[in-house]
Amino acid sequence: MRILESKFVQGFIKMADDGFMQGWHERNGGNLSYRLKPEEVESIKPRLNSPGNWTPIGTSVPGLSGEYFLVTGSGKYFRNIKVDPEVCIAIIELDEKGENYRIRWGLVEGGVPTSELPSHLMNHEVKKRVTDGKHRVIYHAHTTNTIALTFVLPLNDEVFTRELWEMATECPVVFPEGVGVIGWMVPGGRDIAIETSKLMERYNVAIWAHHGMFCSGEDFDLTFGLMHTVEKSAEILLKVLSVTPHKLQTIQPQNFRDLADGFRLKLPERFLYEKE
Ligand code: 2HA
Ligand code: ZN
Repeated sequence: MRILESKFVQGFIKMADDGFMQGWHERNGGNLSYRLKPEEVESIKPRLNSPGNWTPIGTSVPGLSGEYFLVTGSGKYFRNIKVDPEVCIAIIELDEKGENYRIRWGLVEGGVPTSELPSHLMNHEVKKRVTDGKHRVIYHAHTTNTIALTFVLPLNDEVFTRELWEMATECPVVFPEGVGVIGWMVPGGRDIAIETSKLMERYNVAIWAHHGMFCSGEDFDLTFGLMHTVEKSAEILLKVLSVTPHKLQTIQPQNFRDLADGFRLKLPERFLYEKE
């Protein structure tokens, strides 16, 4: 199977382009990673490059030992992924300790995996464990409206979740477990990766203040759809806040409880607090 023609590579490229078209990937902003299925690894193995040197990941992810990932390249532009994928993306293999990676395909003009590799892999490690291996996609984007909200809402999970839920009835259905928020941190390293992966224990969405969003999901559609839903809700909230600081009416806590009954959801009560 030609690597570029395989379904998971095509899905990855489409998702990256969809994100670019949304305006979430200025310059080299954002990054995407996908954990390959064993049968996908088998189908492309004859076409992988002979292994080069191992490089430290910068953190340790023993739960992902020996796994293969398709990832965006550091400094590469999402707008170029569709045009020249082999230059912009790579397949990497992890070692048996989950401490080093080596490139097995892609980045044909040189380069290294995304600068957020520690966050991607630590999130994958948590999600592989808590979803019994179902989640395979981690996506980071510079979602304009969600970033704007981190300047005007308190940076806590309860307020962000509740305000986003109120903006569209589908939101609690799409992210019933809520969203997590972390205050500003230096990107690209192990510390922010640790904080993000802690949030991924209970959420599928982590918002980085004044920076962007991380989403986790089973496949490209679900993960892109999750980011899209959160970001659209943030856009509605900003529009409302631009008109008035006080909503005249909204979805009330009891409405959410009724929705939970109707849709057989568990909506944690900590998000359904009474407001002044
Ligand atoms: O430029 O988005 O967080 C890539 C990034 C870093
Ligand atoms: Zn970023």
